[in-house]
Amino acid sequence: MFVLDNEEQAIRATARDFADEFLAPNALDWDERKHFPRDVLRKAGDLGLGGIYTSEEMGGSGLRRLDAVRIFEQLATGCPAVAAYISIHNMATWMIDAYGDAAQRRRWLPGLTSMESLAGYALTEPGVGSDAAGLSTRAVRDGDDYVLDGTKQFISGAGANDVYVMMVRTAESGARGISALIVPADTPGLTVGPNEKKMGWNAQPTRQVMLSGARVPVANRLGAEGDGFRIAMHGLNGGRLNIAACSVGGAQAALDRTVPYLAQRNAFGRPLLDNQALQFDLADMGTQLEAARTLLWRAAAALDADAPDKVELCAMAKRFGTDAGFEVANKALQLHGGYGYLAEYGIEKIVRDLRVHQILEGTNEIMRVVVARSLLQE
Ligand code: FAD
Ligand code: 2MC
Repeated sequence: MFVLDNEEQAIRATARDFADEFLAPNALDWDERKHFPRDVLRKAGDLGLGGIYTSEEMGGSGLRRLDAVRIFEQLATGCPAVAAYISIHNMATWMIDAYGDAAQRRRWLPGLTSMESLAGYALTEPGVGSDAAGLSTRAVRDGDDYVLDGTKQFISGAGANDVYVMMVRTAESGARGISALIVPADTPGLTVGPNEKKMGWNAQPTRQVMLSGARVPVANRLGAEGDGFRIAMHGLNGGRLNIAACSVGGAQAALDRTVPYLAQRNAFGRPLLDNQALQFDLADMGTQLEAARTLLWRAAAALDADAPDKVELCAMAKRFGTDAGFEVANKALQLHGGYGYLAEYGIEKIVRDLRVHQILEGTNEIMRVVVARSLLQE
């Protein structure tokens, strides 16, 4: 697992080439203009990046989670924000593949795996984020439809997504009263709010999704009534790994730029790199990222194997990888001195993008809740 064979190297190289050619050269411009690059996402779809771990019969690439984390690390070296959007799209697409019936899979997956259409994931609400089982968006059955009323908060890609995998309340009974629905974005009664002004992740929109009497066929439900929370959580296990992989990739790109910077920048009559204190910083940054990467691969292998400890391993890898990624990127900024703070050098953008990975897909405090619960059970 720790030594990549030829095929694994080729997969990783393909993702890196895509990041180098299509993401890295545009990342600063997209960030500044808050531009969501739909055309580039379409190219990602052509490469099989729309359904990395979705089945091949539906147009997906049929790869493992282990391949996915390596792919997302490489994509994020070009732009963490776009890589992270592709990761959310993959999570929602996989949920339709894994939990959808034949008709749902046939209807939605070919467009999603090619990224001709885009999928979002809608769990959070204005009143509940971490305590997701407390969500209150209502889906009331009326004949062959559910009628939806409520608001989803912080929805990535909203306004551009064609479809949402949305968690809604179909009964009062806590987590077991939640169902997952495939909600087309053009459903009458579904509207989106303004694009939120954010610290980072500017190359993808974040908006509220409002539902007012929105009718969605019962045939769009994933799994049985009441299965929605578990479906949502299963999706997030892999999502958490992918987000952490995006942190590792973004931070690795910042570190890779820091070494040559310290070599060419002089202070006190010699290159900065000659200071052993700064070499030690670089050594710690490299070690942090390698440890994060190793834990990610271990957790991804556990998810692939459906191992009994997969949930806590995914939580550990998310917490550790996103903290390590942010700390390393922030250190890279520090080592660039004042230039690290300038947009033109690209480091501050990585820091801004990686900050939110400690918050979303389950905050790092919630990751500790998940890990602690598993320790206390043992
Ligand atoms: P809260 O739950 O209110 O938490 C506030 C603070 O309290 C946090 O520090 C939290 O860790 C801490 N806390 C809460 N409970 C505990 C506890 N039991 N023990 C210790 N500490 C605790 N959601 C989606 O569904 N889909 C998306 O596409 C999506 N995209 C996002 C994009 C962005 C840019 C952002 C910022 C958020 C996105 N989210 C999305 C929402 C994200 O998942 C939530 O913001 C996150 O889960 C935290 O929820 P909250 O913001 O309501 O914080
Ligand atoms: N994998 C599989 N199943 C899980 C699971 C996981 N990671 N987490 C919980 N479950 C199951 C659990 O086993 C239980 O199943 P059952 O009913 O069969 O017993 C059920 O789900 C309910 O779980 P809990 O009893 O643990 O529920 P509780 O409400 O106590 O807490 C908690 C769950 C805090 C772990 C969950 O609410 C959580 O993960 N919160 C964070 C929310 C979050 O991650 N939001 C991210 C939004 S998406 C995003 O940010 C994007 C950018 C896309």
